[in-house]
Amino acid sequence: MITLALSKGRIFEETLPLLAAAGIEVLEDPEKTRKLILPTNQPDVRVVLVRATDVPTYVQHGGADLGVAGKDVLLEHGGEGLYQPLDLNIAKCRMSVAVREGFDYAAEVRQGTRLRVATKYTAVARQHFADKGVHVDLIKLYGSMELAPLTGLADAIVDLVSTGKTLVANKLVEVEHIMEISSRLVVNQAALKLKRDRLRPLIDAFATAIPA
Ligand code: PRT
Ligand code: MG
Repeated sequence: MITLALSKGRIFEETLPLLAAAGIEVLEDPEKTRKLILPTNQPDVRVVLVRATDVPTYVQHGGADLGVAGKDVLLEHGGEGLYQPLDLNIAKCRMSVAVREGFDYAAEVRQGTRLRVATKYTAVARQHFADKGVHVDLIKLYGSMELAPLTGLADAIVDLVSTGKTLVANKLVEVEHIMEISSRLVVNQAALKLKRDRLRPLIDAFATAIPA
C-alpha cells in the first residue's frame, strides 16, 4: 500500500492533475466527505487528509510514504528524514513582510528600532531579520497574522501573499519580499528504498506533469 498525505484546499486541488498523470484518480471529494482516508482507482494507493503543517511530520515518521507540502511548511519543519525530489510549482505565493499603512518601516529599520514581528513562520523570519541585521522580537501566531499590526500586538508581520487582497482588505502594505513559495513532493526515505518499484514511477510521472 502507498499512502499519500495531502491537505484539503489548494494543495489537494492542485495535486489532482499530477495524480492524473500517474494514472491515479481520487474517488471521493474531501469537501463532501468526513472521511480522512480516501480511496483511489488504484487499489494499492490511498490519500490521507492532514493539516498542511502536519504533512512533513506524517511523511517523516512513516504515517505516509509521500506527501505534498509548501516550502513555507518545510522550512519551519526542517525537512529532517525527508527526500524532496521535486518542486511541483503548485500552490504558489510569496513570503513577505507587511506593516500597517502609514507605518514607516524603512525609517524604523534605519533608526535601529527593535521591531515586534508576529508570524507563524518564526524560523524563516528569524533568519531573514538576522541576515539583514534588524533586531526583532518574534511573536508566534497560528493564524490571522493580519490582525496583529491592527491591534497593536506587533509592528509587522511575516505572512504569505498571493493576490494581495487580504493585505489590502486589512489596510496593510507589503514592505519586503522574503522568498517565493511553491509546494514540493516529499518522500519518506525508508519508503523510497523499500517501495522503490512503486514510488519511482510515481515520482517520474509527477515530474512530467509539473505546471510551467
Ligand atoms: O488553512 P489551514 O489553517 O488549515 O492551514 P494552511 O493555511 O497551512 O493551509 P492552506 O491550504 O491554506 O495552505 C497550504 C499551503 O498553500 C501553504 O503552506 C502555502 O505553501 C500555500 N499557499 C499558497 C498559501 C497561499 N498561497 C495563501 N495565499 N497559503 C496561505 N495563503 C493565505 C495567506 O496566509 C493569507 O492569509 O492566504 C492569505 C493571502 O492570500 P491573498 O490572495 O489575499 O494574498
Ligand atoms: Mg489557510
